[in-house]
Amino acid sequence: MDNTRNWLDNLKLRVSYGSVGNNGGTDVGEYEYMSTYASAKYPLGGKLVSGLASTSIANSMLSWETSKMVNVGVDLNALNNRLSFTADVFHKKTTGILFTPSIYLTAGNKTAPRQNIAEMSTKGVELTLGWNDKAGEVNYSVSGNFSYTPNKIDKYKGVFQAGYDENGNWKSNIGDVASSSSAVDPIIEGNMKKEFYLRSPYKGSGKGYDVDGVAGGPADGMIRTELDMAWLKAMIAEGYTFMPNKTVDKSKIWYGDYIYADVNGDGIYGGTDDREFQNVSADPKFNFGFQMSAAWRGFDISMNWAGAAGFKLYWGPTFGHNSLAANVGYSLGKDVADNRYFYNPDDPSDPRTNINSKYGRLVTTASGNQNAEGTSLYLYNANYLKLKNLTFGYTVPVSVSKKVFIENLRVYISIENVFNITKYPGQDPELGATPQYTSLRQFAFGANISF
Ligand SMILES: [Ca+2]
Repeated sequence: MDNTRNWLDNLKLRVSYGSVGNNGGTDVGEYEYMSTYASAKYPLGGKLVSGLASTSIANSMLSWETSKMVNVGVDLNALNNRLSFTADVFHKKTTGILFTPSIYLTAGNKTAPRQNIAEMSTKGVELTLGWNDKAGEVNYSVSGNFSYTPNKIDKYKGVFQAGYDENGNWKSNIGDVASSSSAVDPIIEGNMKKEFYLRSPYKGSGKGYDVDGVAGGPADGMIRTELDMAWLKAMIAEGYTFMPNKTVDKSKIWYGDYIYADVNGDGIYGGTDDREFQNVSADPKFNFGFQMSAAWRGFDISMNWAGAAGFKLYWGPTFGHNSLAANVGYSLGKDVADNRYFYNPDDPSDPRTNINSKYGRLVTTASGNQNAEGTSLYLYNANYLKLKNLTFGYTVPVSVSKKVFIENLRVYISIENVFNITKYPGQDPELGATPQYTSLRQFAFGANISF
């Protein structure tokens, strides 16, 4: 390695393997491995009396989940320590993840024990690259980090299967293999963790029923024109079903409502079997950051950027500022108020008419209306890049500060959450679709003084 001595300062290859127990966020309860008693009613002499009964089935094999991780990494410093680089490739496999399986009704009042059944793997790459140097009188450093960490559920309740049987009946085992058969992001074996599983809006030719038959109808799925409505009525008359509200009526499916695609082709539009995996979850696949600092004479500046990509958020219309519900005492999102659908077939010249709106019509209740259905309409790209911190400082020259007996005097202004570059229309994609608090922009003025 003699010939690298003039440019290479450090080169290290790391290989590690570890296995750790992990409570997975849901601790194993103190007596969970035992069959415990709870109060229950017994019939005795023709009357119900209180007593005790064994109400839970025990799993004496219960344990924490286990994570095994293999990591291979390289650390490198070169060019007089001005360049630093680290790279890591890892494969983490978590086994024995706890979950409560469904139980047969013949088990009576007993609850199923949790079992160490699910397995999940995360493969990832993490890179950091840094450079620090001096240019004239300016000392500066820049560094960036990047990670790619996709995950996959390797084992859960079995393989999801759906399709037509030999008699032409649609069969699906989603109720048996998914963590929830109605969730917008169920856990299912073979998929990424909590991959979105949603209906999609119907996409028609926009040319109406007479021209195209089944393929006609609204181009983007929303009943906007009288032609769209004529198509819908003709389809219903032909025997097709439009979920969830089925019939044409102002309180059911009306102008300004979406209808949903019939993916499995059974003639039921927007049924539970018409949901599709969206190949994306609310966990970012990519995370990245960028740090920079510079100092010139007494002045210094630093900034810290962070971002994430490769994820979407389900910002449903029932709990966000995109809600179409106009209720007394509740606010209505400005975007919705300004760009909502309006059409009155009895008075097409009403000045409020807006058939090319972005949002559907206003409704009186947030749930149960045709547009409140869980669909990909409410799946938003959540990629973001934030300037999380920006700091300016000034250090008063020692010759000046010494006069007031101060060794070192630095004054600074620091701003947190400076700005966020994102297309996500909700509050803050870093905090998820339903944040419990909001991210504040804070300005801090301060002084570091040492005597
Ligand atoms: Ca269908």
